[in-house]
Amino acid sequence: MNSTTKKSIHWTCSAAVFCAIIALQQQKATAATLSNGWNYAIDSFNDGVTGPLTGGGDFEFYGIAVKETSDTAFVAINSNLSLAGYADTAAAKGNINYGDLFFNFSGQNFNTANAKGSLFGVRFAAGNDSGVATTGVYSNVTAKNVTQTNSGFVNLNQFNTYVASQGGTPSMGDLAATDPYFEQTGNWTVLNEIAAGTKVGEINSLTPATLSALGLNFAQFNAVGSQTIGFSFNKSSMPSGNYIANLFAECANDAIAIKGSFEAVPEPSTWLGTLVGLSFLGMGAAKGKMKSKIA
Ligand SMILES: [Ca+2]
Ligand SMILES: [Ca+2]
Ligand SMILES: [Ca+2]
Repeated sequence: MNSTTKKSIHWTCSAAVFCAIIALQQQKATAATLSNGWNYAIDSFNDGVTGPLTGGGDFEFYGIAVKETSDTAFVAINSNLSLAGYADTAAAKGNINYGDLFFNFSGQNFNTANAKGSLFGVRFAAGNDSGVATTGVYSNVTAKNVTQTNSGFVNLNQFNTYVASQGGTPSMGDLAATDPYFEQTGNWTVLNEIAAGTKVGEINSLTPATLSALGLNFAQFNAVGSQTIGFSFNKSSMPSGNYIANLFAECANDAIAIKGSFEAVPEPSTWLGTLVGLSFLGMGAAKGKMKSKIA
C-alpha cells in the first residue's frame, strides 16, 4: 500500500466520523430548536380557527419559547391573540382568552398526570376563566375544560378534522396534532385551565423589548404573530428535568406544546458550604501568614 492510498483511507475514515458527528448534531437540533439560549416550538401557521376563517386569524398561535438561567425561567408566546382575549358575549367573562400554561414533569400523558395531581400550571392571563384566583405558578394542579363555556371545540379530533377540512394543517408545536399525549375524543375533553392548585410563585410580565434584549427572535422562524407575550418565574417553583408544556386557547381554536428541560437550581446549602469552606481556607492562610511573620 503506498502512502497516497493510506492517506485517502485515513481521510475517508475521518470524513465518516465527521459526518457521524454532524448527523448527531443535526438530530439534537431537531429534538430541541435552540437559538440564543431559547428553546423554540413552532406551530402550524394555518391551524388557528376564527369564525369562518381557518389560518392567520385572531386565534393563530405561531410559537412558544422557553429560556432559563440558573434560577429563572422565561416564557415567550408569539400569536395573534391579545392578552385581553377575543371579545365574545357568548363566552364566559365576555372574552375568549388564553388558557393556562401547563408543565408536566411526570413522563406520563396529560390525563394521567392530571388524575394524580402532579401537573404544574401557570396562569398568565388575568382575564381568563381559571379556577385559581390570581396569576402565578401553581403546583399539585388539576385541570378543567373551559371550551364548553367559550364557544369552543368538543374535543381535539373535532378540531383536527375541521382544520384539515378547511385546508389547514393542524399541529401541536413539538407534538403531532394526533399525539396520544392528549385525549383526542369524548365530550369536552380538552382540559385547558387550572381547576385547582397550590400557589408556589408569582410571574413577572416581560415586554417585547425586554424579550428581544434576552435574545428572543421568533421572526427567524417566520413566526410573525401580532402579539409577543412573555413572563418569567423563579425556577425553584418547579422541579428540574424533562417536561412537556402546553397551552390552548379557551376555545381550543389553536394550541401548542413544547418539549424541554430545566437544569436544577443550585442548592443554597451548597453555596453556603462553599462560602464557609472558603472562609476557613482564608483564615488558615491568614494564620499561616501571621505565623511566618512571627517566625
Ligand atoms: Ca397555529
Ligand atoms: Ca372566557
Ligand atoms: Ca396548533
